[in-house]
Amino acid sequence: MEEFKLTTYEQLQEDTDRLLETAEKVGANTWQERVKNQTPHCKFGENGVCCRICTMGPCRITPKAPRGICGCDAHGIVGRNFLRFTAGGSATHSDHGREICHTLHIASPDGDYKVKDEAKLRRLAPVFDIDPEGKETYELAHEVALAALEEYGKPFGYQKMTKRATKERQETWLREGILPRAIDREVSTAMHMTHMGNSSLPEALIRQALRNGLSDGWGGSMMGTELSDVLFGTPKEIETEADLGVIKEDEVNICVHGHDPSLSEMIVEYAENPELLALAKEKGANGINIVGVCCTSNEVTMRHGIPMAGNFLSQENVVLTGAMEAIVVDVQCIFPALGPLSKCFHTKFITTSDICRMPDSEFIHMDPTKAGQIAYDIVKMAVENFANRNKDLVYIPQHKQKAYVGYSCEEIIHKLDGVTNSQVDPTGTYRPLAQVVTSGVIRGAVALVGCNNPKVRHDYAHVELMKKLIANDIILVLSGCSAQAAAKAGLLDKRAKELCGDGLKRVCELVDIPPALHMGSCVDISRMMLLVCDLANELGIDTPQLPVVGCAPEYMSEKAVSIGNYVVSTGIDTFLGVQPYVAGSSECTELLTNGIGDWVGATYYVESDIEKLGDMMIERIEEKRKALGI
Ligand code: BF8
Ligand code: SF4
Repeated sequence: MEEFKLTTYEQLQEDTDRLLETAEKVGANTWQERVKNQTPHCKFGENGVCCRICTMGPCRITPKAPRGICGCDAHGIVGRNFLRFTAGGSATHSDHGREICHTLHIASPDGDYKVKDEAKLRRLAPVFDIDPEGKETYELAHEVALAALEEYGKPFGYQKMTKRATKERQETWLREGILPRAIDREVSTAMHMTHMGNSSLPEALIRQALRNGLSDGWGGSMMGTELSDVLFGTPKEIETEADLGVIKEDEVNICVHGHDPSLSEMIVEYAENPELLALAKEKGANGINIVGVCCTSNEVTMRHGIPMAGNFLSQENVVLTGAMEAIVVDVQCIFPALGPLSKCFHTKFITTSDICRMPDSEFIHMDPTKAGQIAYDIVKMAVENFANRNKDLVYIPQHKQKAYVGYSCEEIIHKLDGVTNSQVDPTGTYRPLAQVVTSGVIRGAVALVGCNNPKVRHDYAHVELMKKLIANDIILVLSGCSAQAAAKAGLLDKRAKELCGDGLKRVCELVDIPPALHMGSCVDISRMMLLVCDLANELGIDTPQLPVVGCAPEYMSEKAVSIGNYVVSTGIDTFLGVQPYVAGSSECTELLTNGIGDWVGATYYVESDIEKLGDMMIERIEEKRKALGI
């Protein structure tokens, strides 16, 4: 067996540098260049003190001009901007979830979309107050899908999924006035509150930001995750690979990118279509190779072991290899730069959603009722494009790492059940996990999530924190681009246990897992919320007492802020490595880093020094252990 070694930043940098040479050769514009053009960033924007929500402005707060024309001060402006930022993220995740509900609603035994996990469907039905007893699978699926869709606009009541949280959480949310109502309503309320002449009170704005986040995490995102499992199967442990080396020189390469798995599921299926494989052969290719970027990648890697070519800041690199026949995108986190960049190569940049239209792309509308045919057409287009590849421009960096992925809550429980010790509960619970945490074999857990951001060296913060935490016997649960950073580095290889402290290493050996568990895409952070609540229930405590924290060291998106708000509201302290746009208001900063602790039992911590950020998390975990007397 090959010796196990992490891929270093230097190696990743060399790969990128080599690809940037290609960019220069073809006259392509890259994010590295655009970052230079945009730096330094606008200070008003960075501090959150620019307001442009009415045409009396834009107003910018300075010592000389402490109020906007309407009289709003920095605290009101920052609070409003923070809430709008959250609403953007919450709407985005939740709309993705809504699409999944619609897809389930058209599922049929002889259609493109089927129910792959019927047992999960039956388990979920009661959450929507539906009795599954005696119902035919698709009748039940459609009933659940409709009930889920109603969560978006129902006139009364709260999000049904919140009943899955600990009793204390539900009481906390009700007491604090942040128990989320209809999903769309929370976004609308956020927009209404932040219209000119409405709320300028930080406390009210931040409370709504938490509620809007909760409608995402315990509403739209959670339904996106759970119903995706029903449709496409609940992830199980599966082996795959990550980094640009998964792109194959002798095959037709198709990259799926974005977030909604509906189309990519079909593309993965049609890449094995005998007719298309024969066509590929005819065109001189040895096969059809699907790779992924961002969360669409996470979705298909978790369920099919499709390799991950990279994460958010790798998306241009994928095209720069010159070996990509098509990059097929659905929604979110897609650089508009991919249009002009693809034009420098033979690559077809295919947009597929009305939500994500871009110049210089070929638009193929994804109609879920014709998904199979659309996927067939797209794969065929890519195959036919193979002959147009300019061999002189092809350079595929060879680095890649083995990775184990697919750790849904169900799979984690299943793996724990496999531990042959007498304490195993045959019905499947987190008891063995609770036991290793209380005994101190594992000190705690960190949920490392979120994006890349050029303000941080690509993947550096993710990977450095991971190495430090596992060496300190802290197990990691990962999602989004953080999980892909880990995969590329080699931290999802089971042999990464060698980098752990003795306790965690023993657990990894016993349970046969890597020390960092890939739990999926960003909507799948809802899986982590269920995990922490079930773990807290197992221990007879509430979530804020758990030795568990969350961390997004390189985040950039509105979605990440919405996530932060529901993670904190779920009682998990959240550590950020990039400054949110709130520094211009001492009141908002105070609330987010301290005040909300009185409401929900957890707060934000912000620190851009990665070494310190890691120390702070370890310290917090040890404080929680001490408070529990473990
Ligand atoms: O939803 S981690 S860059 S890909 S926003 Fe985007 Fe951020 Fe990546 Fe997934 Ni999540
Ligand atoms: Fe300026 Fe007030 Fe209008 Fe904002 S709402 S742009 S602070 S006048």
